[in-house]
Order: sequence, then C-alpha cells, then structure tokens
Amino acid sequence: MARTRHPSLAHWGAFTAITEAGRLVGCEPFEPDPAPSPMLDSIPEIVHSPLRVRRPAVRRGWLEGRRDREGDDYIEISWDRALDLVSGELTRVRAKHGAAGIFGGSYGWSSAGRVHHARSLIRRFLFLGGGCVDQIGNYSWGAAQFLLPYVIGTTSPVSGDVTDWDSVLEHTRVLIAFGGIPVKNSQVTSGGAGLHNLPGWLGEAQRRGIKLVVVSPTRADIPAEMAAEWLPIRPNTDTALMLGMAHTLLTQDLHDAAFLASHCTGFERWAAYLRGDTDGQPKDAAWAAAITGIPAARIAALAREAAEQRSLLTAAWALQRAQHGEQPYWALIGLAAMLGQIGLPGGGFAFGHASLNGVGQPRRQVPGPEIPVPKNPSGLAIPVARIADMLLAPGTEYEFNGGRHVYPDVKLIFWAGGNPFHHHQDQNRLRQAWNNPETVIVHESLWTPLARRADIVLPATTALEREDVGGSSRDPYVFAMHRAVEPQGEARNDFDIFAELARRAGFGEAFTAGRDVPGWCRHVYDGMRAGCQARGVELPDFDTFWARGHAEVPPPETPYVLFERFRQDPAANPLYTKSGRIELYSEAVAGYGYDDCPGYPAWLPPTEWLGAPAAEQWPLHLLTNQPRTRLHSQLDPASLSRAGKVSGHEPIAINPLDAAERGISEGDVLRVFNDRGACLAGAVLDDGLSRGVVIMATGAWSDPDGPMDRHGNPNALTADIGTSRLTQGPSAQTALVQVEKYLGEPVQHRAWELPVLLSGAA
Ligand SMILES: Nc1nc2c(c(=O)[nH]1)N[C@H]1C(S)=C(S)[C@@H](COP(=O)(O)OP(=O)(O)OC[C@H]3O[C@@H](n4cnc5c(=O)[nH]c(N)nc54)[C@H](O)[C@@H]3O)O[C@H]1N2
Ligand SMILES: Nc1nc2c(c(=O)[nH]1)N[C@H]1C(S)=C(S)[C@@H](COP(=O)(O)OP(=O)(O)OC[C@H]3O[C@@H](n4cnc5c(=O)[nH]c(N)nc54)[C@H](O)[C@@H]3O)O[C@H]1N2
Ligand SMILES: [Mo]
Repeated sequence: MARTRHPSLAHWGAFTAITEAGRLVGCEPFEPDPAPSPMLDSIPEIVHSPLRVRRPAVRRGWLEGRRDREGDDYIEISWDRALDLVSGELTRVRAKHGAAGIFGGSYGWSSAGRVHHARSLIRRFLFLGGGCVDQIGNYSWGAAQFLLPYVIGTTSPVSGDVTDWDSVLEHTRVLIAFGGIPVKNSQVTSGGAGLHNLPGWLGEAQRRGIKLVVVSPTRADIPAEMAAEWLPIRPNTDTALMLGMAHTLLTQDLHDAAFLASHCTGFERWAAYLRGDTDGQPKDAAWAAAITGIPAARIAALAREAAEQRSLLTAAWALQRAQHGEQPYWALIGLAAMLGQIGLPGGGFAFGHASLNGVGQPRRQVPGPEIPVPKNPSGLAIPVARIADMLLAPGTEYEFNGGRHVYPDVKLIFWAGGNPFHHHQDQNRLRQAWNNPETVIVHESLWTPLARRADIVLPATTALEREDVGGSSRDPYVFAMHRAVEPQGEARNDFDIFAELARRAGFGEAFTAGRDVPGWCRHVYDGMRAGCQARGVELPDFDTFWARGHAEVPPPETPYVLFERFRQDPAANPLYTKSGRIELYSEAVAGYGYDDCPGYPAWLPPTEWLGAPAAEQWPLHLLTNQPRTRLHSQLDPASLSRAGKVSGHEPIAINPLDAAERGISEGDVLRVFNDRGACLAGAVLDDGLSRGVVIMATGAWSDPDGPMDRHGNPNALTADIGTSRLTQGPSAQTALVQVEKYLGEPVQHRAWELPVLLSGAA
C-alpha cells in the first residue's frame, strides 16, 4: 500500500505523519530530535478516534429551554442550521447585552499550529465583532505573571528566558531546584518542540560534577540523568525554607551587601522582617525547619553552599500555582539577590527548568509565527481562573492587581481550544456555575467533558487535517504542517468556521484580511522571516521552507545570561520596575494593603496545608502535577494514557505507611475526598513520596456521579480560590484530602463514551 509522508508538529514534538489509504498510521519523530516524546504515538488514535465529533450537534434540552447541561442527548444537525443557530445567538445576545454578555476568552492549549490557534482565532473573531469578556493571565504561571513586573519589571524569565544551559554547564556548581526537575514535563512546549535537549543537558551536568539539590515532596522530581540530594519538603512551604536560608545569610554575614545596595531596593525593609523586628519572629533555620520538615542544620548549610560557589536557584511553576503563590517566587528572587550572583554566568535565579521544553535552550530573540489578534474593543476581561466566581456572582466586586472590578453578567459562552472541565479547580462548583448562562457554544474535535456540556457543538479538524505553520519561541525551528488526511466526518477548520460566522455578521473581510488558509500560512511565516531579518537572521523564502518542512534559527553567538547587562551597569540598563532595580520591598504592592500579599516576600500559611487546623480532618496534602502520558486532558483516551491507569482509574501515589494506616494495598481503588467533592483513583504505593502527601496527575476525563468523579480528575477536589488579591491566579496545589479504600460496587467509568446522538431535522 502506498504511504505518504507529511511534515507536522504537536506541542509534544515535530514529526512526519505517515498515511496509508487516507488514514494516519504513524508519526515518525523529527530526525534531529535527540529525545522524542512517546506521546507522538497517540496522535493516530486520536485523529481516528470513535470519540470524534463528526457532525454539528445541538443539545436537546437547550432546544427545549432547559439549562441543566449534564448528561443530555444531542441532535446532529447540518452545518447550515448550526451556523444559523450560532449567528442568531451571537446577534441576539450582543443586541441585548452588548459585549459584556459574551464570554470568549477560551483559555486552553488547542493546537501547535499558529494559524489555527483556536484561542487566537476566537479572540480575533469576537474582538472584530464588537468585543467580549476576555480572560487575562494563565493557569500556568498566573501568580508570577502579575507579581514579577513589580519585582523585576518583566515576566520573561517565567516564560523561558532564563540563563542558557550553555552557561549553566560551564559555570554553575550547585543547582537548587525547588519543585525538582521532572523531565516528563519537558516533553511539551506551547507551539511545539523540535528538539528535546533537557535529558542531554542533565547528563552533561552530571558528567561535569554539577551538584543538584531537589527540594520536593517527591523523589520522582529527581531526573534519571543526575544524582541528586533529595530534600523532602511539606507542600506549599518553600517560602519558609527560602526565608530560613535568607536569615542564615543575613545573620552569618554571607549576603552580598554591595549587590543589594547597587542593584536592589527595599532590602532593609525585608531584612527587618527576616530578623523578626516586624513580628517578633526571627525567620531562622529552626523556625523554617518546623514549617518545612527539613532539618535546621541542613537549611543553614544549604544557604552556605549556595553562597560559597556559583549557584543557580530554580523554581518549578507549580510552586506559584498555590494559595499565596507569589511568595515563593518573590522569596526566591530575594534569596538570589542576597547571594549576589544575579547576572553572573550560571548564577542567580530561574524558573521552570523542567516546566516546559526549551527553558534554557540557547536561542536568539526572534519572533515566532503568529496570527494577529486585535484589541478587545470592550476592554472587558476577568483573571482567567476566576470564571466560576464570575458565573456564580455576576455584579459582585472583586479585587485584582491594585484595582476593583465587577464581574459581568455573561449570557453566552463561546469556547474553542480548551477544556475547563479538566482544567478548572473545584469542578463541582464549576458544574453548578456552568448552568447559569443561556447558551454555550463549543468547537471541539472530540466529545470531551466540555463538549458534553455545550449547547451547540461544532466539529473542529485536528492539526493533521489542515495546513499550518507552528513553532515556539523556545525552540530553534519553525515548522511547516502539511495536511496529512482529509477532515474527519464533517469537521471544519476553526479558521473557516469563524470566517463564515464573520461573513454572516458582515465582517468577513476584516476577519480573513482577504487571505485563505494557505495565504495565512505564507503570511505568518513571512512575518516571522521579516522579524528575523531585522535581527540579522536569514530564513529561507516561504516556498523553500514549505517544501523542506522546517527552517532553523541559528544559535546565538554567546549564551544568554539573565540580567547580565543590568548587572554590568544598572544605571545604563535599568529594569522596568519603578526604581529600575530589583524590588525586595515594593511600595506599590504594599500600597494596595492586601493582607494576602504584603510589600515584601513573607510566609503566609495557606488555609490548607499540613500545618493547618483543617489537616486534622483532612490529613493528606493532594498535589496535582502534569501527566507523563498526555498533554493535560488531550490524548487521555489513547493507549499510552490508558496504559498508565491503575485498576481503570487515574493513579494516585501514596506513601506505603500512609497506605498501611488505611489498609490500602497497591492497585486498590481509592475514594479521594474532601468537603468539595470526591474522585476514584488507583493506588500506587511510593516510598519516594513524603508522608502525608498524595499526588495525582491532571487530565483524566471526568465522569461525575453526583459530587464524585468515577474516573479520577483531581480537580474534583482542588480549591477554587485566587492565589491572592494581587494576582488572582489558580491555587490548584492547595488542597487537603482524605483517602479510603473504595468499598462500593466496582465502577467502570464512562468518560470515553459518546453522548446519545440523535439524527435530527432540528
Ligand atoms: N489541578 C490542577 N489543574 C490544572 C493544573 C494543575 O497543575 N493542577 N494545571 C493548569 C494548567 S498549567 C493548564 S495550562 C491547564 C490546561 O488546560 P487546557 O489547555 O484547557 O487543557 P487541554 O486538555 O490541553 O485542552 C485543550 C482542548 O483543546 C482541544 N483542541 C485541540 N486542538 C484543537 C483545535 O485545533 N481546535 C479546537 N477547537 N480544539 C482543539 C482538545 O481536544 C482539548 O480538549 O490546566 C490547568 N489545570
Ligand atoms: N507531559 C506533560 N508535560 C507538561 C504538561 C502536560 O500536561 N504533560 N503541561 C505543561 C504545562 S501547561 C505547564 S504549565 C507545565 C507545568 O510545569 P510545573 O508547574 O513545573 O509542573 P507540575 O508537574 O505541576 O509540578 C512540578 C513538580 O512540582 C512539585 N511540587 C508541587 N507542589 C510543590 C511544593 O509546594 N513545593 C515543592 N518544592 N514542590 C512542589 C511536584 O512534585 C511536581 O512534580 O508543564 C508542562 N509540561
Ligand atoms: Mo500550563
């Protein structure tokens, strides 16, 4: 049988799509990739999944005026009818409620291709059509995003602009990783990865004798490539550890007073807090030991080790995805400032060395391919993780980043390319909130838990069914994505759906700018090429690029060192903070008067942690990390993810002693529960996990039975509270639970089944 080959790209890697008789039969990794992700093998299963949305569909209850959006039947309708319904609803709601009635932020990862990046397209469509309520910030590093501008004047280090690995390998002697280096997370990068270099860099670091200290509740965060010292820490207490180290530096006179004076402001204010002048409590190593569970002597010695040699402190993004998640990041910068190595090769601080592929990848600062999104004319937006608050309490006031705002009264939700019924915290609260709007429209390729809670579902093509251009600013390549198979069922491209809706609403020309899909592929590539040219980097012309399947941005001549120029001359190269320096005390933040985010980094215990009163009733801290076998909820129904399930449920790791106390054995089905909800999970006994901590990955498609999810989405349990009034990020890592052996009838979850589909004349 004749096989055809097509270059393509996913967030988890570039590949050649192999087809046979019109079907995708394999994904061959991009040849230069030294460590391709096994997730590539899941793609053919998903493209040809029985769960594909094949035709436009409308929820029966919506036609009959019922808002309860769970477990309903769907009636398959023609595209024409579906587009009429969608246009009609948009027109109706816009006329009656204006932009404030339409929610269109549509957070989510969708595809690596940038022309068909669903979130960009829906925002382009809704903004050109009069605006909507947008979402700002993200779930990944929402707390960092709104804190760091006050402290260092930029968020770029948290999106990957950290000191290059070349510099680390050459100069760093000790790497202290808060949250560890979980290499599984480096499989993916937003926009797609050509090279997975982290395992190679870690192997080289090991050969060069760089010492790695992993601060994490789980030994699983130690990379296989490196020996490491493991410092098990109580979840959500890294700030206390950092303060204990800072106090040690201060009292043993190991801090770099000259750097603090020349490059920072506010150190004296913070030092007063460290000494205990402000609250009578010195933040010494013994104090930190009682909170973190790490011995005081080790805390003090670690501070000395960091001061006496070239040290790099890096913190996983997970640390700030918790209540008061601003504090560990601010404290990390404060600690690094005291060590005085910021801006030196291989020294200072960094974020997320394994939170995403390409962090520390030597790469020139050039633009990537992007479809332009105009301004939202309504100016309306909510912090992304406050969606349930908004839906439950329209008209109420909330605080965010120094301002007071009011939640709009949303009547219509339009979502393309994300899955709030995986990603949002406290799913039972969201399920309730979701019934409030009048209409929910969703573009999806699969009958996901979100699609099954929509009123109108429009079938979207996957990346393999259309042409696109993709690439990440953290990767040296830009990729051509050829169409490998025909659209499945009646699926249409998100771009074409929005183009048609725009045409019906009278702004088709503005939406398409006169370009079809091939025209846009050429346009976004040419835009990147021009941007590269302006920075002295030559890329081939579009036709050469398209035929070859990729183009490469050559590496920089010298490694990037974060804040190198600022260090060399802070007056000539100031930071974009108010003072132009690193702010260890921020007048602006202090001026907001938030008790949950004061003017300097401080230990603020979360409401749920192992030292909280609530731990008497809920004695286990649940961490919800990123899944090894999929991207969030994407690829969950494929074999790789299925093979990772335990007794048919999402695995939960538990310390054998915690398990024994509860009569739990390996492979048992457990009920994980708290006040907010429950889910089933399959027990994995793990003696590399701290006592009192349990870990479940995110992304199992949920299948709720009342407040209990039968499959294992940990967001049935997580807390839906803002990180603080400053940043309002998600607090997913702050959740106490209890677990017990599940003694009910064996449960086969039905998350991967189709809804009842009726063929209709509707
Ligand atoms: N408890 C807990 N919750 C978390 C986290 C955590 O650490 N703990 N992490 C959070 C983080 S950091 C993130 S980024 C979020 C991720 O949350 P999401 O990005 O919402 O998760 P995905 O599963 O990637 O959802 C993408 C959806 O887009 C669909 N899709 C893919 N391609 C296309 C396309 O071309 N067109 C259309 N229309 N749809 C497409 C997929 O089928 C999938 O359903 O989760 C957050 N949730
Ligand atoms: N395979 C795969 N990779 C992914 C993703 C995916 O879905 N699949 N998602 C991607 C996305 S969108 C994002 S935002 C990034 C997220 O990147 P991260 O936020 O860095 O990833 P997590 O896996 O949530 O957390 C990393 C580790 O932090 C540790 N940790 C959690 N809480 C604490 C704490 O309080 N203290 C300390 N010291 N350690 C703690 C956990 O043990 C966990 O294994 O991952 C990306 N990478
Ligand atoms: Mo993320």
